[in-house]
Amino acid sequence: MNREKSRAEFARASRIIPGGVNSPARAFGAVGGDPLIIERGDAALLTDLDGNELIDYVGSWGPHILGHRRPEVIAAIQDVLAGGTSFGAPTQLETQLAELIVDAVPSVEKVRMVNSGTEATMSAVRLARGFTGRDAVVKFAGCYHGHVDSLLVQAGSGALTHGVPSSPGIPAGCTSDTLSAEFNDAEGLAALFEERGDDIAAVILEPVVGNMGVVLPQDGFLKACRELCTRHGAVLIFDEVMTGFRLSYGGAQELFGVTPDLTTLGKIVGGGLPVGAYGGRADIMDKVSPVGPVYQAGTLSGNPLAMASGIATLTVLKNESPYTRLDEMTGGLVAGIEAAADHAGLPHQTARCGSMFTLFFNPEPVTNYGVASQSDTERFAKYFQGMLERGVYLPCSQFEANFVSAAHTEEQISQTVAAAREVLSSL
Ligand code: HOZ
Repeated sequence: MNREKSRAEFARASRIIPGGVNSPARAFGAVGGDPLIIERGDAALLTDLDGNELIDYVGSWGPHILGHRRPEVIAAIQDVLAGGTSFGAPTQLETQLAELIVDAVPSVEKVRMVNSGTEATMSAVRLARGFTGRDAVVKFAGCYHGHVDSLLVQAGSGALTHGVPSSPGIPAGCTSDTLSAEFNDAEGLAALFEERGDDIAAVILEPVVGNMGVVLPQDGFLKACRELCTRHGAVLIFDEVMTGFRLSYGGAQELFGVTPDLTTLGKIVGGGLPVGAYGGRADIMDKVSPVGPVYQAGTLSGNPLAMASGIATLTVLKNESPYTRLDEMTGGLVAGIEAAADHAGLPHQTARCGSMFTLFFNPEPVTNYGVASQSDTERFAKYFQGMLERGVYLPCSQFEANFVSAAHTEEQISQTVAAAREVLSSL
């Protein structure tokens, strides 16, 4: 595979952009080599600067559940673009997207638009603290909620990939009220509540984790989180930035039948443009400024182009409901990869929920951060490079989710399984 132009362009970027990337998750530090420079996307394919065509399982890290350049989404953006790009004043589009979200997501009675998942989680935590008058927040090791100061504690995603689960530059005071618990350990959470129940403003979690690789909640875990929060008067926040509109139209909360108090959204809700949102119970959301005293703002929040992209994406998802097909297609893909890993005799686990999955090079079922971080990352790096050479573009870390889109074809899935068979048998 020729990577000459990508290499030259990345060298140029590296001179003036830290690490050559605008988000560390894109860097190839954990797998070796340089990132490919992408020129265009088309349905489930990416094309890089050297003209290589790649089957894409990153999907811009989640937003592209409909694939790249879905015609309805592009047309909606172009249509709105003709009227201007930003007004700093309300538009009908904001209400339309808010209505779609409120109709879809069980916990959301009111919603506020922001520009990223990080902004959504940061704002939800502030709101939970303002609402309860308490300071402590519980997060789970390996969950990642964006680069929010108070939540960069035992964080997943790029922080785990690059070995910086907490970051310099965050004053101790910012994390002194962050309590870390083990995902899937309801007893541990109960013990934390016994000890600190009166201080805990919120419990925040990815209901299906995507940021230490995919890790599913064990039976009863989400329900236990719900019950403990209710009993102790804490706000339960589901971070559905990744799972919202991905696992089902109503997200993980609809799939698992557990309703949080607040939900954070991002990725799909912007259909590939920068959008985040947080919403939930009306009595909590009414504490947000200007109705209530909890301040949160943004010049470009509710941006018309981003709203149009989100509306078009959710409308297609609502009308076409691709979830059963995505589930079946991803199930087939994961079964094929699993059979290939079995045949190669490699210790492995696969974890999947709907159209997100991870192949862990790990002999143990991955239920939490401790187990996930024992995965064989060197073997993952070889797998990643072998797949890339065969035209399959995977997330460049063992600790990320792979995403299948409605634009993937059966033929592309078969090509991916064939590539996995070759690569895994060579490791
Ligand atoms: N939340 C994204 C996947 N873990 C990360 C994307 C990024 O940090 O660039």
